[in-house]
Amino acid sequence: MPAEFHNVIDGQLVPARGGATVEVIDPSTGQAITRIPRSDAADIDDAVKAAHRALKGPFGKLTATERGRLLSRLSSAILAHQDELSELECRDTGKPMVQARADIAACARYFEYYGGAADKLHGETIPYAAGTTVMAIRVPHGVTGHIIPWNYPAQIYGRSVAAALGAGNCCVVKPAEDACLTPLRISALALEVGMPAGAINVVCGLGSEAGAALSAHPGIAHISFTGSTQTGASVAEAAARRHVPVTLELGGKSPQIVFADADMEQALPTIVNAIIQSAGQTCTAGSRVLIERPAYDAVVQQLSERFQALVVGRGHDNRDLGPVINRRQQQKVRGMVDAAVADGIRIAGQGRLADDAPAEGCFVLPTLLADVDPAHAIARDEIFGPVLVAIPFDTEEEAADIANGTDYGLTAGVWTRDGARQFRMAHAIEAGQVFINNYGAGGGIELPFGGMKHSGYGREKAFEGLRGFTTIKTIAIKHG
Ligand code: TXE
Repeated sequence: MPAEFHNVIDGQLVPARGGATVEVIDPSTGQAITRIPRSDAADIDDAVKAAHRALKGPFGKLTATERGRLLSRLSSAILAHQDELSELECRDTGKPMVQARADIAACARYFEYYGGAADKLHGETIPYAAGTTVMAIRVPHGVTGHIIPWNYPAQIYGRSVAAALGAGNCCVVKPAEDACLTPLRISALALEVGMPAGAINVVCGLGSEAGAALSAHPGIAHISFTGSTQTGASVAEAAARRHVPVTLELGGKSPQIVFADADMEQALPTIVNAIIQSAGQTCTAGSRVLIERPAYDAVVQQLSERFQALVVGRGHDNRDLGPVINRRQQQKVRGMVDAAVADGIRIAGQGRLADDAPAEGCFVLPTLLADVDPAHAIARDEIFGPVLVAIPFDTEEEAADIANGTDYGLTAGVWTRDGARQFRMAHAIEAGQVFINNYGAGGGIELPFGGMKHSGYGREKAFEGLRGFTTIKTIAIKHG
């Protein structure tokens, strides 16, 4: 591991102008592993200017096909460096190595997908007045800002940067101070495969400094933000002052709805996996399980056995789950569980810590809470940890009401063999994605993704993600 990582600005690896750095902690051990720049408004300004030069210069002059080929080359380079990148992701986030490898593969897949899609982004012609031809063409926004969180640094970088470049934008990325090593390294790899200087800039630093400077920069034409609902609102507010469009991908409290006729062999392992992936720090984590009354006791019992079998440990040891990102998050999650227990909520099952788990690791035991009142805070607020709450229901209508009874609306899972009910539930649930008898947990690069209500707006992933990084220009030519 290098002693220090640098920003990527204008094709160069550079420290913050002011020379300040931030320590990077491995959450599996609590030990510092390297340092990253603590950048400020001056560094962001350098990056935005470099991106504008690239847009007017070498990157802007590429055809869509050439852009696509560049993205495909970067995809191959990411896969060729999968070992190195997975190691960085595992140490930086604490997630088990097997998940880190899957995340790097997903990042490569975003560049592959948007590389192939870049030259298929057609506009349209519109019948209009006699002797006039009207075209609505898709044009890039210009220089786009990307504020990304720490839970999936490589994946979320791939998701928004590949789409933005594919559509012809140049990017300034502000990754999270808690995990930003893979975005830095992949952006350096991009230069090696021929990405023009300034097309991708990555500026590390604190949200309140570098992040706020990016959201308020007059040279940014669009912002893609993934993170907390609260910070999302402040980013959107700063952007609104300059009338800049924003895509917000925020939190969730996604329900898994289990009817008594469900195939439990399929449902239960998927439900457990959907709450332990990345130690529950996934915006689409299935954090509430709603169970039809006749099956309730048996399902809680089986989930409880599965929770008790879970082992938490260092990312490198590939246990069922790793630590949460930092001490603050560990205390937040433990505090929410303690508060629920103090209110009389029952712990129905809990995993255990591996014997060799380092004492200083930010570990949280996966926990199943049962018989939870859907109105209780633990059933309404995002926990962002490996905590699942079980809630009984009696009717389809009640299940939909409980599912829709939080401020969020990101993803939902429904488990039933009844075909008509599958459709009724899919339509009744307020969420950007509804999975029936499976749960994508946000996976599926080809599927449009984004939230309703406080989970955000705008769509990423899929072809929709590419369109989101363009705006429409209408050209009407009167030729008689
Ligand atoms: O998020 P923030 P935090 C949720 C989750 C978690 C909570 C807090 O519930 O417990 O948020 O995490 C940058 N202007 N999610 O504090 O603040 C910041 O540097 C501009 C859900 O880490 O939203 C980072 O790059 N940018 C979520 C990014 O915003 C600012 C993933 C996210 O940080 C900024 C992460 C500012 N004023 C947390 N302040 C999901 N939907 O997956 C911070 N940032």
